[in-house]
Amino acid sequence: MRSFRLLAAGAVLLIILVGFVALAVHSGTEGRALAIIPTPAPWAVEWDVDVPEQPIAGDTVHVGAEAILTQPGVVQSGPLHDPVYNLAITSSGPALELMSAAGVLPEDVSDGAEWELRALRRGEATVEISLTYKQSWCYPCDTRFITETTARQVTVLPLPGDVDCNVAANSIDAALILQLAAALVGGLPCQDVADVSQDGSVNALDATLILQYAAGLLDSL
Ligand SMILES: [Ca+2]
Ligand SMILES: [Ca+2]
Repeated sequence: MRSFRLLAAGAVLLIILVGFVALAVHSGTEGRALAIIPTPAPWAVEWDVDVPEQPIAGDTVHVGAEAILTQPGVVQSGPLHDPVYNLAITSSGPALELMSAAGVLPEDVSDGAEWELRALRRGEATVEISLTYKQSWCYPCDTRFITETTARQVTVLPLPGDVDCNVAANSIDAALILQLAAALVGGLPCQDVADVSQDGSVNALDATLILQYAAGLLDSL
């Protein structure tokens, strides 16, 4: 009986020992697995951006953008693993004003996004478009948001004939040009756009063309 008890105790100890060894091996394997899985690199972004480079003051400026994400062997133009994939736009500089809501679009923007801006006045502006997407991975499981940006320079040109710089060419500009031609005034705020006929002089012909444009007889100056 005594030898049986010793044998049983030995068997129990052996089972416990095997359990510890198995646990240690498992923990070690798991530990190595945790250590060898690196944080994935961000995806590469290929931009397709359509921005008018030289709009005229007063114009509505349409901006379109599409971003294609690529990983080796994979091309993803829609939502990633998680449906977070936003395109946003910002505009800096006083020449351009954003008209449509900036930023977040529906989950699937694989067809790209479009915005409207207004060219307020002559000058320089920068349009910046950003893409934000969510990246998830295991082990250890984690998530991060990555934002990529691209920028385009825009030069807003002055409106021809708009000699008082109010982003309209009308009878007031025509009158100012006639006053300048008659030497009643020494200069005009935006005199560099007075010569709409492009003949090298500012005179009644320019005033006439501006009046025709204001009356809708000409599409542009
Ligand atoms: Ca004007
Ligand atoms: Ca002229």
